[in-house]
Amino acid sequence: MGASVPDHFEDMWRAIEPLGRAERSGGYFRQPFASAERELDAWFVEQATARGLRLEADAFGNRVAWWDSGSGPGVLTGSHLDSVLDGGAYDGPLGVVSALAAVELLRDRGFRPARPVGVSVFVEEEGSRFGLACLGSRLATGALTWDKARGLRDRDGVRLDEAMASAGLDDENPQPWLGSERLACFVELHVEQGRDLVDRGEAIGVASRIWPHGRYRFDISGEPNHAGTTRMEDRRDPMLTYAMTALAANKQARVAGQRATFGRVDATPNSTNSVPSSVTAWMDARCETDEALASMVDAVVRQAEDRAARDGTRLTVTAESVSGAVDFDPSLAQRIAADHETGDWPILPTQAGHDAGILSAQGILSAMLFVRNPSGISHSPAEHAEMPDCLAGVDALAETLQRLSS
Ligand code: HGY
Ligand code: MN
Ligand code: MN
Repeated sequence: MGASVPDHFEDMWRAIEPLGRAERSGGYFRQPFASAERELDAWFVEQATARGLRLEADAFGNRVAWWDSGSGPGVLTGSHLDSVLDGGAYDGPLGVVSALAAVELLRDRGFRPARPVGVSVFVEEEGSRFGLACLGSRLATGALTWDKARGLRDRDGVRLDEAMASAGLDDENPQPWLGSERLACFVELHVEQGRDLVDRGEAIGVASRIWPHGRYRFDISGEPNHAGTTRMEDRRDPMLTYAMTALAANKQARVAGQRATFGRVDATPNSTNSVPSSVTAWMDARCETDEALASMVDAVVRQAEDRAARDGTRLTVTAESVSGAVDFDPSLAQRIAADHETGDWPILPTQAGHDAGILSAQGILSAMLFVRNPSGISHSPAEHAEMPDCLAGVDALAETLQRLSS
């Protein structure tokens, strides 16, 4: 992949497309500190180097490639390269590739920023391996301490600090480093995960806010027994408690116009002809306000507890990853959205979490650009954005970076 001269958007996109793609589904497995994601990390270093950008790497695996120009706090853009399990190609990488291409575009036009412009890659944004969303940006900004994070384990029991050490990241006491004193602002470009832009017939949008959202682990224990010889009335079946809870969550969310999903479940011993001894299931819940999130989760937990009492099972619920509501700075959003050839870009909310949300919550002026997703589908091999819209996104990001770094 040796890039001697900077690749343009399509070249970069073609170069990374095969990395981590599964033959069977066409989906992506780019989990942090595992092979495909490490190949992407190496690709990013190569592309930044080919552009003469100054590379910074922190102790957590995050990277920033700086276009050193002007002085003072920088304007940072970028996103993430990791994916959910069997995810799409665009969620994350579109923001990183577009950022590298936007910097190239500005340089080709002879623009000289009055302040440094950085392209960032944050690790483990999806929390798909260690369970906590936006892990890299939370650690970089100090939203999460290393002590709390280092012991997080993946599904094979590998600790975060072990996985990082295997990637050569073995600082004993890594410190947060990213704050508002270093950055004038952060702007993340991201494929839209929804249909708002396509329904409006728009290619580019700006984020107004991120819904609060969380991930909750339901541990349900019962009594392992024979699937045939055990009378129904004698069972303490955790699968029943789980099944009713999944239905309860779906109903709570539908009735309240919110979002709740059980997308991951582990049954032990996962034996076809046994009543399980335990079931662990994870709920992803998202609501318009922090209060609505708390009350919806409470309602689901209460119904799960009632059902556990009836089933004779035992339940514990653990909040594994919670992100409060993020309202992006409205004046920055309007400044970015206004006065374009096609008119003002729409400003819209999202239910998806992003590193921009973490930086914003930590006091760094932040904004997001969205690029049209024709189906709205995301976190799926079917996730897609048309190339003309991707290139419109590069233009939009270049224009935005120029506005913010002039
Ligand atoms: O899950 C999310 O909200 C984001 O796509 N990481
Ligand atoms: Mn995602
Ligand atoms: Mn993302």
